[in-house]
Amino acid sequence: MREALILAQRGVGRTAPNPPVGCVMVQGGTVVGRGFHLKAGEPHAEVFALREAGERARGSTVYVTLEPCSHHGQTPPCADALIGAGIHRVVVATLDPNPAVSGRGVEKLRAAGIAVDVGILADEAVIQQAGFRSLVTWGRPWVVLKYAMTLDGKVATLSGDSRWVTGEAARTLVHHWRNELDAIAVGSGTVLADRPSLTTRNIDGGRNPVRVVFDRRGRTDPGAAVLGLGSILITGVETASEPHEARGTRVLRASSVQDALPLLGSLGLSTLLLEGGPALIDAFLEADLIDEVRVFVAPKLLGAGQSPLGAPSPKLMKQALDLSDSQVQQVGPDVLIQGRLHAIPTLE
Ligand code: AOF
Ligand code: ZN
Repeated sequence: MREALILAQRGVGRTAPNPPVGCVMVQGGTVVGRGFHLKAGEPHAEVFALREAGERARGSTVYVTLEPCSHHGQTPPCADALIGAGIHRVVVATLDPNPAVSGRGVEKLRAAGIAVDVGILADEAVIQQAGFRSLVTWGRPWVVLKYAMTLDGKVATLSGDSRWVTGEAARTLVHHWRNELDAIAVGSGTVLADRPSLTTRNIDGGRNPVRVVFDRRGRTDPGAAVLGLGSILITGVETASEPHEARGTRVLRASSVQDALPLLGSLGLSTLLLEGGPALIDAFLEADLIDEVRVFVAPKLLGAGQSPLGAPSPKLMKQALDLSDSQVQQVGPDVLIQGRLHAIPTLE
């Protein structure tokens, strides 16, 4: 299952709206087939593993990071393919929350006399599938808030300078995240102040996330570096779309983040990296739409400076938002603290 998770990782950021899934087939102690899901519309992990195993699939044990599907989507049911191949036993990390599957894949296998175990390395599989699970359960992307601050909690000087809070190792890690998350979002204030491109840089085989600009008042220049092909502008006003569309930017109408996220979900975007600024972060926090937080803390002091966020601003410390499953890691000279504000949806 560990190897199946590593295989699945190769699909992360490439499979939306489908999940990344990995599959390993073992016969008499040797691996006879491996597969992972590459892209929506293409065969599932199990199918690639079955192809590699050929006749050696008969009597083998299958390790798969998600319950084999039982339904006809763009591809036929994997449960049927496994039954047809004469598999002896199936070990599943976690059940598929897709209402079209949700336990029926396992039921189908058991009804055919195949032994099925569920729950092996489930926590890791669920984390790997967070985007898919959010999309299929809530109809919106899994939202990851990311920012970098000094020891005294500032993301920029009073004059707005923020290059750079962290060292190179942290910035490289952020490019890995951009490569693995489906979309990245900033507010129009950040576009005006920082002129970011929000592309993935210096990652082998990397690809850019879909760039999303939240611009309620429609003040972003259509020529901004972040806009163009592969970008989305979300605005609440009836601005002219033509200058944006002429450059390839897709324009969506929504007057709140609550209304905008399901639109991104319907485009098949399963994960969103929220990079600021403070006004947009506050809007997400007030709508309770931040699922996960990743914060770099740099060993620097600024004193007066800009804060990453203003909400929720409670009276008492005990009312602070608490991250669960928090983890701490050193990244070069900086410290990365991450945790979740929401649990990843599961059937178990
Ligand atoms: C699996 N193995 O590798 C994946 C699964 O349209 P389709 O046919 O590609 O079906 C997509 C659904 O199949 C997706 O929403 C999820 O429930 C499941 N994904 N299942 O057995 C895989 N990627
Ligand atoms: Zn399948």
